[in-house]
Amino acid sequence: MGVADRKTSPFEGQQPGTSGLRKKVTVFQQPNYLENFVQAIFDSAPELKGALLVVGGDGRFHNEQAVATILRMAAANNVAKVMVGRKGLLSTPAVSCLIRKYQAAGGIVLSASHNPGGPDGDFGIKFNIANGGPAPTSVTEAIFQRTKTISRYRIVDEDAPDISTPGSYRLGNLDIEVVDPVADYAELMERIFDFTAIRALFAGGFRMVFDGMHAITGPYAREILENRLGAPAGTVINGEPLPDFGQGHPDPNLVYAAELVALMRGENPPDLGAASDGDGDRNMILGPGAFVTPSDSLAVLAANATLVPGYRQGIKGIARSMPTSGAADRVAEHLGIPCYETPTGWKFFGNLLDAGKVTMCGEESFGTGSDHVREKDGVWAVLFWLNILAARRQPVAGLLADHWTQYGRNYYSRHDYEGLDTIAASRLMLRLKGELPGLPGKSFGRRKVTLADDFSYLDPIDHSTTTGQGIRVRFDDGSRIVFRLSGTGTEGATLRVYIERYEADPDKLGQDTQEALADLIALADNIAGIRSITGRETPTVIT
Ligand code: VG1
Ligand code: CO
Repeated sequence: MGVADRKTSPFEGQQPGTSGLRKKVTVFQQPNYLENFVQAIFDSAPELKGALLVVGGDGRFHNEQAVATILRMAAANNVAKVMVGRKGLLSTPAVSCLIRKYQAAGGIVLSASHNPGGPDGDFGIKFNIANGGPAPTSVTEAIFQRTKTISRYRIVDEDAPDISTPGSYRLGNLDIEVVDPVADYAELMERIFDFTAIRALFAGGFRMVFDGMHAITGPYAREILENRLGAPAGTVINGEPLPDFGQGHPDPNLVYAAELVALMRGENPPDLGAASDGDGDRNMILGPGAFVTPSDSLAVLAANATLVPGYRQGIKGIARSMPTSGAADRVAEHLGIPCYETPTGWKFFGNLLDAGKVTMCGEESFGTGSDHVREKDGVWAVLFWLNILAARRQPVAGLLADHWTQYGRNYYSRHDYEGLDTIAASRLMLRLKGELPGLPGKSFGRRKVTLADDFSYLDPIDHSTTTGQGIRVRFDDGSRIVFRLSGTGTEGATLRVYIERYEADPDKLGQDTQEALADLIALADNIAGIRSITGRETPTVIT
């Protein structure tokens, strides 16, 4: 077998964003584009030599070709063994589970998560380290620097084997183990949750709909919910992973999971509605007449964690990304445990989880997870909700109402302005940064600004500092507006505006979110000049 040392030259812009390198499929299809990035990973992670590497993706268009290339490059770069999901399929949390379970030196995830797929859609690649989590900035930065100077990559001449059937294969000196994508993950879920109680819940007539959005979680949800937990066939809809996600946008929110939302708002809705995203790390939870914001979901799961066997001993701490609402902080305070505030992106939770400082983490972007893996985990979150509902025998809306009565309610919404002109978007942020020094003490109506800054994070474990993580404007009544630009998009810029207000008055807990936040929403525009600078009257997506 021949190993070729092929000549190449750098591509511009191979800088990983919030979660790996994401570009249009057509960009990834350029000769050497993927190869350069993969070689940069091997060059920056020497621990992969002679070790186990886990590889898998969400099944989007270009997944199989990319997996074949990675196998050939792993063989040429002296990786000892690659564990890969059948047909190259693995959800992001399943990759994390396999890395940890089989003590791999790392993993490569092929996904652009919630971004659309297909020949005109997006593709992505992300490197995970030995703890199972996304590589920290120090590693992604080293990979990026390497992409700027790369001049050759290593690949074997031979074709990669057909990986459509589980089993052991060989490519040169590389062992390849093709695994069932679901088995190890499902086994982990069985160890965490009370499957007997959830089975009894379904046996009693509890109805749920899980929308796989034609992305990776369909097979996971079918196996776990329908086969192992006895939910009736048909509980999982859109359960077949498709390369273009059925032309959908696999983002589980109120706008893109329209079919599920209609079911939940229709006649005789099921007791629980849930959806996950392209790569299976996000989740959305709905009840009849109830939408659980991801920030509230984290708080509810933390408050009820001891009902779940895997967390019966209690949780050590909670971490949430900065733009995520303070609902979880109130639970942490009540439990007498710490609550950490990190920048956006799951990679910032890894150190806290590894150090045993926190058990649960969450992001407002439909991401919830715990120390069971090192990624956010969509199916896990759904099972957590099922376990709580099985224990409490209460409807979702009732559970939420009880939570707010005890802790107060953090009214919360995110307004996204997608596909903005990049220059206009950076002008808006620059202008806002310029305004920061003058904001504290300034009054807007009945509110006074108490803090205005550009969030920076000092990691308490490795003491690294990450700056420029979003503009925060906080007011004297505890309400808050946050502005930041997305780091996962592939077209133009996306401005995210996060709006939050705390309400403790028991008579005011049932308001419509947008109405409850109306004056702050207007204030956000007033402070940032969104309409005048971007020319947009309304957000593209409101969650
Ligand atoms: C978004 C979310 C962030 C999440 C990231 C990756 O990033 O806001 O909370 O961690 O996506 O999620 P950004 O930079 O676009 O705001 V996923 O499911 O795309 O891996
Ligand atoms: Co995702």
